[in-house]
Formats: sequence, C-alpha cells, structure tokens
Amino acid sequence: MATSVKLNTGANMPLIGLGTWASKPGEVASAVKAAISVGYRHIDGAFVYNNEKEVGEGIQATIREGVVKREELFIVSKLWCTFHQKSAVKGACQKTLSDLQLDYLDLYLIHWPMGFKPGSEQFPLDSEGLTISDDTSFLETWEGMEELVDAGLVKAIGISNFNREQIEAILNKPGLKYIPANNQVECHPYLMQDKLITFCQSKGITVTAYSPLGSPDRPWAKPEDPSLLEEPKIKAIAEKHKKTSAQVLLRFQVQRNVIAIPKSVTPARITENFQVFDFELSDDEMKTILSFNRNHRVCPMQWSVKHKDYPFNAEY
Ligand code: NAP
Ligand code: SBI
Repeated sequence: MATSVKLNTGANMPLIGLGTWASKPGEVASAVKAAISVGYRHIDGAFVYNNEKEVGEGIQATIREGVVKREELFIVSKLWCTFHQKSAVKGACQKTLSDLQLDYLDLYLIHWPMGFKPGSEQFPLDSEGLTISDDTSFLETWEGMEELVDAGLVKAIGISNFNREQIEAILNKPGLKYIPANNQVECHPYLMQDKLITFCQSKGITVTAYSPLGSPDRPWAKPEDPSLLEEPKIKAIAEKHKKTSAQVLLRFQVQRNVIAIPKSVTPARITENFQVFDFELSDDEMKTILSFNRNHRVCPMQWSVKHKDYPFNAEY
C-alpha cells in the first residue's frame, strides 16, 4: 500500500510520523535520529512542547550525516494559542523555524481553534484554573497563516482540534485563499472520529490521528482509565498477524488513509511503530476494532471548557 497521502497542495505527507509531545529535551534528539534512520520522513512537533531546539538538532544531525536530505523530510509544527492575533503569527512561525534550524515547514497547523491571552505563559489561567481567552477569532488567525504560505515560510497550512462547524467557518470565510490541507485530531479506537474524517476527506482535507495509541503517558492518566494497548481483542488480532497491539492500532489508521503520529523515545518502539506496511487487517478485524468506539477523549483540554471556541461540545 501507499506510504503517504496527497495533500490539496500536491505534496505527499507520510502516513506515519514521529510524535514529540512530552518527549524530554534530553531524549528527543536521539529519538528523531533513530526515527529518521529507520525510515521515518515525517516529524510532528509544536512550539508548546518546549523541545523544538532539540528536535531541530536531531533533524540537522541526520542531514549532516547524509542519512537524508531536507527535501525528503516532512516537518510539521503548530502555532500555539497565545499567538492567534494575525500580527503575531509570523513571529511565532519564525521562532519555530529558528529553533528547528529550518527555512521552511512542510505543514504548519493552528494547534487549537482557541486564542489565549498573549504573553510568556503558555497556559494563562484565571483564579478558577481556566485559560484566559484573547479577543481573536480563528478566522483572523487563518489569514495570518495564509500569509506564511505567500512568504515562503511554510509549504502548507492546516488546523488541529477543529470541529465541523469551525472547519465550515473557515471554508466559508469571505476571501479565503487556501483551504486547510490537514486537520490533526485525537483518533484511536475509543474515539473513531468517523463523521469528522468523512467530512474532512469530502472537502479535500486530510486527517492526522493524534494519540493513536491512547497516549498512555499523558500526565492526567488515571489507573482506572481503559488501556487500548491492553485490550484483549486487539492483542488477539496482533498475535494472529505476528504483530504487536501498537502496530495493529497504527495499521488500522493508515488502512483508512488516516495519517498517524505515534510518540516514542524508545528505539525499539520507534522501529516497531514504522513496521505497519507489511500486513493487512481484514474487514472483520477492522469491524472488531471499530466496535471499541466509546467517545472517550484522552486530550479534552479541560482547562478551556468555557472558551467561546472550545471545540468538543459539538457532536463532531
Ligand atoms: P501516543 O502516541 O498515543 O502514545 C505515546 C505513548 O505510548 C508513550 O508513552 C510511548 O512510550 C508509548 N509507546 C509508543 N510506542 C509504543 C509501543 N510500540 N508499544 C508500547 N508503548 C508504546 O500519544 P501522544 O503522545 O499523546 O500522541 C502522539 C503525538 O500526537 C504527540 O506526541 C504529538 O506529537 C501529537 N499530539 C497532538 C495533539 C494536538 O493537540 N494536536 C495532542 C496530543 C498529541 P515511550 O515514549 O516511553 O516509548
Ligand atoms: C502541552 F504541552 C501541554 C498540555 C497539553 O494538553 C493538551 C494536549 C497537548 C496539546 O495541546 N498538544 C499536544 O500534543 N498535547 C498538550 C501539550
């Protein structure tokens, strides 16, 4: 099967990328190097992960060593919520480019549809522990993103954590110059996102699944939370194919043309997570995996539930 999907810009986006949220600065450069050495060409990062300098060191080392050329890589980053004013977008992108030691990104996403109070705090909080909003609309932020394409800083622009109504607002924006190339959303068998994926794909917007393994290392995980990697039926499918549960979860996404970005800093897992193009799940197995759907979010962005643009109150 194909190992990449075509974006509405004509570029190819690799179906498997390396996630880097919560990868410690001391571990992420070697994780990026290990990933590129075993064949990854797509790295997913963000300003808010506070590790882009080290991600950049990993990328630059592999380029220097001749493992890969810049143009063979697909590097993604995301605009954080405190930079939603149109006038702040370019500076935020330039900071990311400088940290990554790159002169362009392949894809730059609006990380969340919600703008936060600008300033040095990434999560400005009020006395109730809720994020403090700014007065922007993501439509103005989108105009700032469009300017990055025209300035040559990014090859493609997209969104993350946008619901259908918010995507439609962008698509219907008067004077829209570029349609989002990608929507990056939480997606795994407990949160299948079928309706959102169908909608996005019908508009030419590719979908990336974040937390494809259920994000077992998320800081707010509770012992009683369900664990995808431990699901007996997923383990059984994996054993049948002589694969691991992680590989089944990733294969499930790529087999429906959804890009997946598993995070790991463990070399053996980084390798394992890329070995998903040499087996196929049957229709029955895909149906079994679909039956786990239970609308369970591991990243509900609980600090922003009262934001005017909080995306997760809608059905999808
Ligand atoms: P994830 O990729 O679902 O899970 C990562 C966890 O699984 C880590 O604890 C990792 O451990 C472990 N793991 C990785 N491969 C494994 C394997 N083969 N077997 C067993 N365990 C394995 O979670 P995530 O980090 O939440 O999501 C992935 C990426 O999506 C992020 O890193 C980030 O780039 C992106 N993301 C984006 C958003 C957004 O708002 N746009 C939100 C969340 C995530 P080790 O690292 O210790 O190996
Ligand atoms: C952070 F750096 C801090 C908190 C946090 O919670 C929501 C999920 C998220 C995010 O916004 N993007 C991620 O990859 N993880 C995150 C990141």
